[in-house]
Amino acid sequence: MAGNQTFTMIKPTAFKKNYAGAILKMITEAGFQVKAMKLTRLTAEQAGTFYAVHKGKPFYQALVEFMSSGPIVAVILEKENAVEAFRNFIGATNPENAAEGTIRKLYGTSLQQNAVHGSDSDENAVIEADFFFSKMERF
Ligand code: RTP
Ligand code: MG
Repeated sequence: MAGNQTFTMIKPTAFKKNYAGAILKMITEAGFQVKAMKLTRLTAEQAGTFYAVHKGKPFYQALVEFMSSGPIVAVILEKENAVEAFRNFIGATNPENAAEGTIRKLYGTSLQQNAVHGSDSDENAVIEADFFFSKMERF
């Protein structure tokens, strides 16, 4: 995977509220192409591994509990400069600070429950995509 792919998750609250369809519509209409996708649920241990970079931070335990609280949609996306383009597209981490019309502004309900994840580097995009998808699940 070169610098043209990123990884996203529709987080548990957004999925539970039936926002997955609307969110995926926004993503694909913005020119991000779906290369892999699945509905799954993380165990607390898996969520802890996925967010290991935040281990020790005050919000880590709550984040792990939240991310393992229900199903998520995991997706690999492709677009030029995907990581940066997608992070700009979804809006700031805290939905309150996210620009009008962004996914996090429209569908996020709190700093923690901010609708979607977006990889923060090409390196992490590869690690995160490999965490969820085998070769035969990618197109
Ligand atoms: P993400 O990894 O989910 O794409 O979000 P991000 O890069 O914009 O933010 P990051 O700093 O990586 O934080 C990961 C997720 O942890 C939750 N969070 N809670 N102070 C808090 O309560 C707090 N800070 C962050 C959010 O769900 C954030 O997306
Ligand atoms: Mg992050």
